Amino acid sequence: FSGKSPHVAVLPGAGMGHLTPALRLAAMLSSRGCLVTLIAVKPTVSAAESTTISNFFSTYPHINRLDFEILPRKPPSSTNDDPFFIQFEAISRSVVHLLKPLLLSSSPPLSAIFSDFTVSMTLTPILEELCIPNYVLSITCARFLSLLAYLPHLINENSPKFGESDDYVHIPGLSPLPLSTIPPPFFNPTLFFTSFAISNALFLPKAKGILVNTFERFEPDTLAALNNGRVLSNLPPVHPIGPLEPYKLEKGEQLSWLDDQSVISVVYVCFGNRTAMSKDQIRELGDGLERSGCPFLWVLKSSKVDKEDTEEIEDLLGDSFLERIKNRGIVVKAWVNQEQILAHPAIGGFVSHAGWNSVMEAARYGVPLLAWPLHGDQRVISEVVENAGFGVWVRDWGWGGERVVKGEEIGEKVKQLMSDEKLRNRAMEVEEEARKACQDANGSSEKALMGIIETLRL
Ligand code: BUP
Repeated sequence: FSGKSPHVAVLPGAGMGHLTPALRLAAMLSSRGCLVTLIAVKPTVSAAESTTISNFFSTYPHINRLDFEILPRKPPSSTNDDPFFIQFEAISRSVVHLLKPLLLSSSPPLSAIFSDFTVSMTLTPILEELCIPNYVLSITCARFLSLLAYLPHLINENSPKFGESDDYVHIPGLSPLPLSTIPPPFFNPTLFFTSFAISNALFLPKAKGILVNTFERFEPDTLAALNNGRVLSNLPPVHPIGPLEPYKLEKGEQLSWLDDQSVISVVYVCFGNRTAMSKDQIRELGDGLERSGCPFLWVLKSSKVDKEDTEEIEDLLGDSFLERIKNRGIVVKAWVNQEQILAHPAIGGFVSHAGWNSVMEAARYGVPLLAWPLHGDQRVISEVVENAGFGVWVRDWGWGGERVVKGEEIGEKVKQLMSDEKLRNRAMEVEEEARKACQDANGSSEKALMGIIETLRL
């Protein structure tokens, strides 16, 4: 490490949706002249996370690895039974007990930390003591970030409005959020998900800045509202730095199949790394894809944590289905390189759970979305996608689990997605806007990131 470059540490949260943007940021900081230490949380919840971390360090040997063995996770309880949230709690608790000596021993001393939102509550007091600035990396859109930041004000005894007297949630400076888009757990402050979000949100004003994987042209009004104090007067600057650059990885196996398909003909189907559909819904989705008549590449998951995902494709979908679709579609039950798939010219549409990383990856490559939000921030994100004209969303498909959406309906929507010229043209514009945001020197996202790095050099 040379004396002049700022030394920064990156601390990711749990799950691929948190890890991926943190790794991308680490690689971007490194290629822009920072000395980077990646804090590698051990053990991880999913196999995908541990494999990705190992591959990342082999590809970027100059990024320093700081192993962070966390305290044992708590067993599932009535207020928290999600393996990823259980990990959030364990990481947060471990930060209090174990991280300070590791940070103190960093050499050269740290100029800043870029940390996941989920450690704000426990990391902030330590960093204040050590006088290290903290930049929070938001893994969701600016609109949901606003909701998170404002959540402590919504859920308090003096605001009977939240979820009771109106069909909308009102956040200053934003267009009203329909109640139906708010994650249902937010109406119950005793749940871990909600109390943990509130506790961390209370520390956002103490951050030096908040980095968001979005770009000016995608969420202009929300970014303006956040940055001119309308959402909350005490928030630090919010820096849109997306779409984050993909980091280097090996070429995935599915690409050779895609190479044989016509341009923009294939629909890509993936619901992220922590969303599993019911078996009935999986069968209907298969039926829908078959009915759509479009070639498809479907990443299938039947349980939340990949290590527990042991069901065979044949058992989930049946041999006859696989036989019928064999010249037209492929179903994969393994980790794919989604970024490379979305970048492939054969991909013409994306049926997605509307996880924010997936949306920004699709924006980067101009692939329009059929959003099927299933939990968490995904409905607010679907609204953002729809308002940007970048995708469609069938509201009554539900949060998942309430009803099984029939293959006929799915097939129709997929056909519409793949044949909608207006949507495709708008997706190409979004791709161009995303490209401009990331352009050297003049791009809004590039300028925002370089501005932060320059501050750290002082
Ligand atoms: Br599955 C899968 N390959 O096979 P989101 C996912 N990804 O590269 P999340 C792969 O994981 P929630 C696979 O490209 C994206 O970067 C994908 O993040 C990558 O959704 C990431 O889209 C998934 O934010 O769900 O985290 O799965 O919305 O609950 O955060």
